[in-house]
Amino acid sequence: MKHDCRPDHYAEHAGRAAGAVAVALLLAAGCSNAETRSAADAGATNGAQKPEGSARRILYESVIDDQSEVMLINEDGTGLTRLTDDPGYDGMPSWTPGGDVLFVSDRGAGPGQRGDVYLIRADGSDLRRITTDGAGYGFPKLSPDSQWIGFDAARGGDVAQVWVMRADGTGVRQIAPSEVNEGYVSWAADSRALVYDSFRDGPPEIYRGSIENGEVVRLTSLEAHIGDPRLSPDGSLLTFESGRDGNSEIYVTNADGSDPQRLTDNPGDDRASAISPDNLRIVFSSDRGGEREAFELWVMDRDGSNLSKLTESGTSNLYATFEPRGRDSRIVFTSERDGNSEIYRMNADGSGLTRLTNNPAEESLPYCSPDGSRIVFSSDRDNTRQLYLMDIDGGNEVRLTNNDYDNNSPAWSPDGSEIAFSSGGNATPSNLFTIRPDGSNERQVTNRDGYNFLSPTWSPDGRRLGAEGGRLGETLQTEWGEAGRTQIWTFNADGSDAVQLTQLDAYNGYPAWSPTGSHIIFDSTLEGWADILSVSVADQSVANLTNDPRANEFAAWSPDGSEIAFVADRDGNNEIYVMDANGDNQIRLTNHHAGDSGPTWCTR
Ligand SMILES: [Ca+2]
Ligand SMILES: [Ca+2]
Ligand SMILES: [Ca+2]
Ligand SMILES: [Ca+2]
Repeated sequence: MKHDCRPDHYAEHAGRAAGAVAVALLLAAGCSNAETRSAADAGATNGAQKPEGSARRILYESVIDDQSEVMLINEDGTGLTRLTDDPGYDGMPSWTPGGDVLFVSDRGAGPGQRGDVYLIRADGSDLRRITTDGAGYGFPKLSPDSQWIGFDAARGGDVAQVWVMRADGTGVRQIAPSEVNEGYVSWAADSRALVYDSFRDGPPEIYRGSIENGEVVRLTSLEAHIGDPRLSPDGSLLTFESGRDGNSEIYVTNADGSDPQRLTDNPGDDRASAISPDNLRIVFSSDRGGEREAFELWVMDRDGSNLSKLTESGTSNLYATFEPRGRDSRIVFTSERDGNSEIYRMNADGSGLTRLTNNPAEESLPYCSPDGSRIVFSSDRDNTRQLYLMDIDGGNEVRLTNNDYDNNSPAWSPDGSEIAFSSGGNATPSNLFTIRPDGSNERQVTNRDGYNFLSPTWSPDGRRLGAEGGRLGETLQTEWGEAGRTQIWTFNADGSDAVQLTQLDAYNGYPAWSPTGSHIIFDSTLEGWADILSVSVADQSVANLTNDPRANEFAAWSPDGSEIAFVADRDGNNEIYVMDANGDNQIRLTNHHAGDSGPTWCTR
């Protein structure tokens, strides 16, 4: 939006807010009282504690070397990274649900053209141009279901209004007719509505507009300068700036605009705030204590406490937003929601569900290749249970194993060169095998008289394999029936140097070796029901991560080791959950009455 106090590098390039219209808007917005800017904030404490866990990245726009660029910085102030380097304007960045970056650039703009929408990976690679008409796009945001891009633009006029288009840039339409300036969109969690600021009732307020029927609902009644609204990623909270108390401050309300709370109290200009995915932290821009409109990034707790300064650029840093949960990853899993077990893929926040297989047989236990390009899984589509490969989008299915046994639990080696699996049945013990993804070099890993071995997992250096193993015929009763009295074992990748890691009188299975190498997590009925336990590879000490008297199973590490996906039956059927590596922050990702199971993380 161009109707408030923000310095507008993009408008300088694009000419969107030039002229009398913009001046009148700035005055109407109460932005002429910006002369008292000297007091440092007495409550500020540089270097305040950071939340536990690995530092999340924050995406923002910054002026660096007199160019506007898209930047990343960690929540603890480390890891400053420049994603763009072009003399043109690059800014208004936002995360896609899958961890890519959508932004506006006027690089390559033809005569009379303004900014277009671009997409780039968060490592700066794979720059893609989404639109080419140079219509002056502002604040593009991909919907949580990855189907739509919402944005503001002054298409064919002087005032910006709210639009939506398909994710590929086609099908542009205005969500509700308007004659006034409105924009700075953010998506409702259900991908069906946009929240934005608008002058439609006189002074600016925040509205929610349906992209399905154009219905517009007013959320705030502050009757003062207001702007930069943004919903929290889960859609429950709304943050924005308002000048109702004399200068611009950060506010937070419920998503419907109720219960407004002011979080800052400083004569500086505080604006462009965003809430973290766990709703605990807020990042914003402020020119407090410095030159007017030299905005630095600050972070604070949800109640305004624990304030700390993130940047020291002396220029302008704006439109910051926290990385979504799950970073660049997707989760692939099985579900019976379409009548029989099929493989599905979703974003790591549960959005963007896509079915990958469509076969009346039972597909199970998918596992993504380390580069994220392919998935190995088992299926009984050819009578016996065999392993199959497909591309990450479900294409190019090929059969990998061809024998008379049941082949299960495939796990890709960390370098991508081999797939470990278990194979047995027909009165033959189950043992671990490896095979190359091209089907060559199949070899047996385990062969211990009187034992079964199942569910292989690779150590991160690829030298050892973990598995569940137990004596043939030794069983115990579990809540789901008879199960093997199995323990967690490790071996060299050739089967030598066997180590029994656990000594727990329970079913212990489905191990997953941590990306750091230090622990193996697994299912265990030690407490009488299935929990996710963790065992130290070094000293064999055991911890319970779930401590929940309902079934918790099938744990899988995120590629960076910060999160664990698992299956839990807490509301009457199996759903996919994620939690932090230490068991905190357990969040349900699926919500369907059919069974959902077998999650694996994929890097794309
Ligand atoms: Ca640039
Ligand atoms: Ca202020
Ligand atoms: Ca199927
Ligand atoms: Ca379910």
